[in-house]
Amino acid sequence: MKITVLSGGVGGARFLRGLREHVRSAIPGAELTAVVNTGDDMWLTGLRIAPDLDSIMYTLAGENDEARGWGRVGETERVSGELRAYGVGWPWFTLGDLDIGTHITRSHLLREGQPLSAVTERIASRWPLGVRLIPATDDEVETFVTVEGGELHFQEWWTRHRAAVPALGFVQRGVEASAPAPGVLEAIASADVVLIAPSNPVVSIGTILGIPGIRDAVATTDARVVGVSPVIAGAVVRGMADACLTAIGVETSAEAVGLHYGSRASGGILDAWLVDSSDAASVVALADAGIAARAVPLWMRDPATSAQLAADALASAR
Ligand code: GDP
Ligand code: FO1
Ligand code: CA
Repeated sequence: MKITVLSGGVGGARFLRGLREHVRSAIPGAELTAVVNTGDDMWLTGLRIAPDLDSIMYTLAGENDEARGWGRVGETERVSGELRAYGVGWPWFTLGDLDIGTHITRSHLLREGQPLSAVTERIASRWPLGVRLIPATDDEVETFVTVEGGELHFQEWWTRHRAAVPALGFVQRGVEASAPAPGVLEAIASADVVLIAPSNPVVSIGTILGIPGIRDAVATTDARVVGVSPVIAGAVVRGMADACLTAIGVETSAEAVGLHYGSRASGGILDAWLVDSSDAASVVALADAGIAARAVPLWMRDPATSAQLAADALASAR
């Protein structure tokens, strides 16, 4: 059985960890592929940073800082102290010493001329992740946030300003000339199930779908497409997806996000949508819109509840 997941960073990583756990016992031999957002990526002090790919890789490797939500467990920050002393890089964006090992390796292989997808495969092969990671595109398509007076890189808007500067919109720089990375369209077309992880609908899922060809691939695949809401009872579980949704005129609710993705019957991407038990009232409106919705517990508090959520998502694919 082939399962392909569209994923951002932290939320997607937890979901993928649960899916891997569930599949190990329930569907041995299933092939898991994650198509990962690269809109957060950037060059910083000569290093290529890929936050969502690294969040997923570290989480599946068991090397992630669970509390902080990004970076490595047991991290130190000696090198970043030196960078600050020299006045280079971003003082508000901390590169841990172990994390820098990943960025040096990625930058070295990119500079040798390897595409990001090949570099990702090489770096991820260090651990038995159990999930194939493919960047949405090998091209550099970075997300910028339009604010009063100009544009900020997504990472500056979030890590420096904590999304407190009102976003007027989001721009995927260079997206028109970009293409899905090798394997992405195939992973979507040949899947038995495509899962939309409970990721940021705008700057994680939206930016994956924005790469030419990917939205159509999801809309037309023979697979069942099931999404999981990142919004529970009108609030995001963590992060700034609410500010992103507001910026594009979508209400922060499980129902609004499901309708924003839209049913495949009406040109959208969803066959089914999972909302939290607290949002059960939205099931009828979603059904009226052609989206088969189910209300189940959506909090991923630990690997076991994450595995149950993954099982519920797959159950909605039948
Ligand atoms: P990012 O790239 O690091 O921001 O991570 P993602 O885009 O993959 O996911 C961010 C989203 O994950 C946020 O909007 C959260 O609401 C959502 N999220 C985090 N934990 C949970 C959870 O336990 N359950 C659900 N349903 N969503 C979650
Ligand atoms: N998030 C922060 O809030 N502050 C940081 O200093 C920070 C550094 C950082 C370094 C590498 C990396 O891969 C991710 C990092 N993040 C940091 C998280 C990053 O902003 C993610 O893109 C967000 O979690 C949203 O995706
Ligand atoms: Ca992200």
